[in-house]
Amino acid sequence: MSDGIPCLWMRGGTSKGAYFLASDLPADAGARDTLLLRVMGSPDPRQIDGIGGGDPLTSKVAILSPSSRADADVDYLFLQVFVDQALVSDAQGCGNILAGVGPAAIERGLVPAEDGETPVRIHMLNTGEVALARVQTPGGRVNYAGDAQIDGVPGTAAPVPLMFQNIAGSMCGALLPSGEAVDMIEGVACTLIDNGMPCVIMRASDFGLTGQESREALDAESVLKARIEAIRLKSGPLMNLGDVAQKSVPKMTLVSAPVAGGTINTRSFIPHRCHASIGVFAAVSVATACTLPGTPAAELAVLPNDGRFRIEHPTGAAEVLIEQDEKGCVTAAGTLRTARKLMDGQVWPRG
Ligand code: NQM
Repeated sequence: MSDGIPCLWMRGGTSKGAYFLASDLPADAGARDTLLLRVMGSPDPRQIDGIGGGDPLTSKVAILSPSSRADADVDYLFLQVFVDQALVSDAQGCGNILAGVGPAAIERGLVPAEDGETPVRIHMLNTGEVALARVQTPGGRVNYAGDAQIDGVPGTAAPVPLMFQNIAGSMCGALLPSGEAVDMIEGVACTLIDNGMPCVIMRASDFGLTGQESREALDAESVLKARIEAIRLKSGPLMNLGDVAQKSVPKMTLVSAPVAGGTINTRSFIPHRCHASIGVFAAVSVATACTLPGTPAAELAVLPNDGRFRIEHPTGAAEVLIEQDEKGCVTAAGTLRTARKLMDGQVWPRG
């Protein structure tokens, strides 16, 4: 394969990534991953010899194919290409890159566009669930321009609402995989939870932090990061994830009281660097933890009465829509994202 490979480079929510058709990539997962490391320029902190942006949030891949399920229109495999390690992981999904999947599937002819709005049912191969995205398609073409604003992205764009059902236990088998709402790990109260993304939720104050520290300040705290990593490595087996030393899950989220009128404030490690905002499914998992009495998140949260949970993060807040049954159990979740096509061309993995 010495020729270029068709590639869409898109912003999805607060992430950026390369969108490919599965049929344009090697079928063998090992050969595919080797190629993707070359495409992104990993391992290298600057990814100077590839198209990755030197940040986990801009070193992501979506692979699209016709859906294998009758209740979906397109299959989406998410791959995290590590920046400074020769690792490609399918051990998590990504709700931000998901925002670009509907538009990309229409651009590539996998889903026919309707005139006006096109609903796209996306089978998320990493977790097995189906998400519903609504893509604006006036005149049968994807429209990226609009007036929706999401924190962490300058300006406005066309809205891409995303709705999820049955995402509890997406990777861990249960919402609370340890069977407890609170586990003490290394002396810290932790909620091990998976409502779309395996997360470990802890009080920032238990680490001597206010929770308002900047992403850069937290990333510079090597002792803090080592403590968090020790908790993460112990959490993995308790969350049915096994040895997570080489995995990008669980995410490690520090919570504190909201300061900007939101539900709760967060700083998320994904898992070794602090997120500039927060992942979509991580935000859903945090919002869900806020509904569980007695957890660190619930004790700090100011719960909304309209189901609109605002999860504060370093660059603003992410809004998560939560539906609960009469017992208070979370039954469905959603969020509003935007996406933008940045480049449509070919990428050369071999130079
Ligand atoms: O939680 C980053 C992101 C993500 C994942 C990460 C995500 C999610 O912000 O659904 O979106 O947690 O690695 O793109």
